[in-house]
Amino acid sequence: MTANQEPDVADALVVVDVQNDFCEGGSLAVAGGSDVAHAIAELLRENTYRLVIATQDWHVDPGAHFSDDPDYVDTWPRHCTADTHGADLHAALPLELLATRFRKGAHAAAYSGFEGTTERAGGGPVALADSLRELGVRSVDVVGIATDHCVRATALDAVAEGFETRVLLGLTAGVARESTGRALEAMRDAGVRLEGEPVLRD
Ligand code: VGL
Repeated sequence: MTANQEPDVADALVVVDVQNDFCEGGSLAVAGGSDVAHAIAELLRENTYRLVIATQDWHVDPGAHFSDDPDYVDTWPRHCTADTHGADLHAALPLELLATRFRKGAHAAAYSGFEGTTERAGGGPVALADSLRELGVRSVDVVGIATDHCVRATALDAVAEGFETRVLLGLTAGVARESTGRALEAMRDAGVRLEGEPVLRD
């Protein structure tokens, strides 16, 4: 496959953790999560990307990542338990337009989508970076939830793995204003291109 020739369209879109528990009504709801799900769905229908993949937080027993007294920084209420409605992708997302889902965090916290794996058609797990490279992807756009946690970690890993990386801020939602500000700075410093403006809701 050849790289995309249009300078302003990335080869792949990485949709980070747009799951019920991170949207309004979920156990770890991020303000604006549902709006982001609907806006990403519109982008998918424009069909600009050669490849769209989604990541999912997929917890079985992630140890201290879950807490009954969470600090919302390192510890969190129970969320995205494997095979529950809370871990499902938001219903607005057109699943038929998603090539693959990469799941992470079964037995420990995993913020970056690059910690995620999927099953190969022939059996055995494949990691996100290897899968993207095998498909000839060199540039990625990152969108999803949460800007200050999983989007941040995914974008930083994307750059570290050698992908040209953009975050489309209008299609992200953050847990808190201050940590979102720090995340934008960290991503910019690492060489992530930030497009658009974050939608600040708190
Ligand atoms: C996330 C907090 C805890 C995320 C996951 O997807 O950004 N945030 N677990």
